[in-house]
Amino acid sequence: MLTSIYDGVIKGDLQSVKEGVAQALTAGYDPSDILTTAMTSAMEEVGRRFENEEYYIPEMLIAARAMHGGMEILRPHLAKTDAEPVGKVVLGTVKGDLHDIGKNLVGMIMEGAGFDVVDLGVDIYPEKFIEAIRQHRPDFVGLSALLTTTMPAMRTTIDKFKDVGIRSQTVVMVGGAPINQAFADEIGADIYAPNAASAARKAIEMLRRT
Ligand code: B1M
Repeated sequence: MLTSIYDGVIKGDLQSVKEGVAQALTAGYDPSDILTTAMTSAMEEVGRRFENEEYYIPEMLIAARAMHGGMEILRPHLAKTDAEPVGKVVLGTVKGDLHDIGKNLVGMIMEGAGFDVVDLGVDIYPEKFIEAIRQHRPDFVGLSALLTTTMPAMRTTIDKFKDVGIRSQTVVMVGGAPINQAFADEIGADIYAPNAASAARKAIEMLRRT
């Protein structure tokens, strides 16, 4: 069953992914297993094919669409809590970057961990993050980047927080495939998380410390 979801994402077959996810949930598969074993691993394979020029942008796009369709069905199962939010996060993919699958996953897992998530979307300019911080007063801000060319936008965003005087009150978490701890340290981020599960865990640890 998980194999058919995996194949569906790779082929960009939205309908079969949606049906496969629904069937796997009914059959009792763990939602996190469906996500990691069948779906995110399929996106890795899509990336590999793109790198090897077996896939081009249209194939990546339809795979992403199929992934989104499956995630929408998984979302309520990953994020089920009626408890009071444990904290609030403002999340977005930085300026110039349109990748949102990883960022959405981070948001879903955070919701599941009890966070109130304000998702700003993709291609978010520093000014928009600043506006959202002022409006929502989150416990932390999460910046996502998937392109090496948009990594500098993370630095610019953090620098803009300094320019407008909100850096000291703003905890910044960064993540995304090209990001690592060394880069996070270099740009002065407070937290680096390599994946969605660690993002939620590190956010909770941070709240416990404050
Ligand atoms: Co893009 N793309 N893409 N793409 N794309 C990559 C990233 C790439 C590695 C593919 C490749 O060459 N192998 C490559 C980047 C190379 C580089 O920068 N060195 C690339 C490229 C080049 C491009 C374009 C420039 C292609 C072009 O136009 N020539 C273009 C750029 C557009 C833009 O952003 N301005 C582009 C476009 C696209 C699509 C629109 C077609 C589509 C995105 C659709 C969408 O997101 N709605 C797309 C896709 C799907 C990919 C790949 C195949 C898959 C990305 C993905 O969703 N992964 C990707 C190859 C790959 O990653 N293998 C690729 C699954 C996801 C679950 O993982 O996003 O890493 P990830 O998220 C993880 C962690 O990183 C982490 O947690 C997540 C879950 O565990 N994480 C955080 C992410 N954000 C976090 C934030 C946190 C903490 C953790 O705290 C706040």
